[in-house]
Amino acid sequence: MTGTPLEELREKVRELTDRARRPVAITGAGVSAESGVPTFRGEDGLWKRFRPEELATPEAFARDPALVWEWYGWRRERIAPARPNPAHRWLAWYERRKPEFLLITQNVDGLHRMAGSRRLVEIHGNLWVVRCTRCGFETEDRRAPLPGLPRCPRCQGLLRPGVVWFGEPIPAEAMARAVEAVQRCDLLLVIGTSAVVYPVAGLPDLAPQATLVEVNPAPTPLTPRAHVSVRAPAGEFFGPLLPEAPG
Ligand code: BV8
Ligand code: ZN
Repeated sequence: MTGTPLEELREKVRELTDRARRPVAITGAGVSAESGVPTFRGEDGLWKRFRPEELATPEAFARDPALVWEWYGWRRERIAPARPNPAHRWLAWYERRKPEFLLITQNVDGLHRMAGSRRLVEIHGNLWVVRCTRCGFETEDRRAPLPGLPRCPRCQGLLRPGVVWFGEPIPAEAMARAVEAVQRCDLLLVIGTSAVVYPVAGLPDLAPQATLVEVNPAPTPLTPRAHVSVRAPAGEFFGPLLPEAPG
């Protein structure tokens, strides 16, 4: 094989992704890093200035909904200008080539959908969705920021971000869909996740039959089990694999 190690890895991943019949991808905040969305545990990590138990939990919301909404309002404003990067676009392109492909994302930023992914499980919900804590009313609105404490247009109940908080179960349908796909996949791409949040971090355990490819500039608990480990930023790695990529 010619070229740089990264080019050799691209050839290997191209071969594996071409040949796969039932591929699955699991993404985390790292796949949106090159779109300017802060990760959770990285250098500019969201958790640096805040602590998850203070904010991303139902108890925090019950105790101080205004504080939790202030953080989510800031995040909505912060990521509103973000646009998909080549990694998001490659995953959307790959879905069109592989009818069995499923994308499981932990991200709540909506960038996979914006890139065109449709066979998608947003397993931790979606930052752009707000849900009523009382009557279940739910709406996806792209407005940011929401004024103060948003109220339900139907029952005036308090609206909450449509995300899964720590201590909350993953919605059963989303989890079942993810588990079913991972259990039968022949290729598992794990892109841009620190693999520490459960139950998603446990999904690769359900795919001993699959070839595991990890794309992450840093090692994670999954790295020792990866058949192919790509130490590179996802956008930089997948960009040249896009069909319209030059050269
Ligand atoms: C559940 C939505 C049970 C909200 C999120 C002790 C106490 C309490 C709970 C627990 C506990 N121990 C275990 C738990 C369970 C807990 C958990 O796993 N905690 C962890 C921290 C130990 N899990 C839960 O609570 C889950 N629910 O267990 O329910 C239950 C069952 C029945 C009935 C009742 C209850 C719910 C978990 C979901 C939490 N919600 N987000 C919001 O966003 O505000 S989690 C949050 O972390 C995000 O969704 C994020 O996606 C997720 C994972 O983080 P990553 O995506 O991996 O991001 P991170 O920054 O960590 O890593 C970025 C990676 O990218 C790095 O590796 C970096 O190297 C890499 N990278 C950087 N740049 C690039 C890159 N990669 C590629 N390219 C680049 N350019
Ligand atoms: Zn309501």
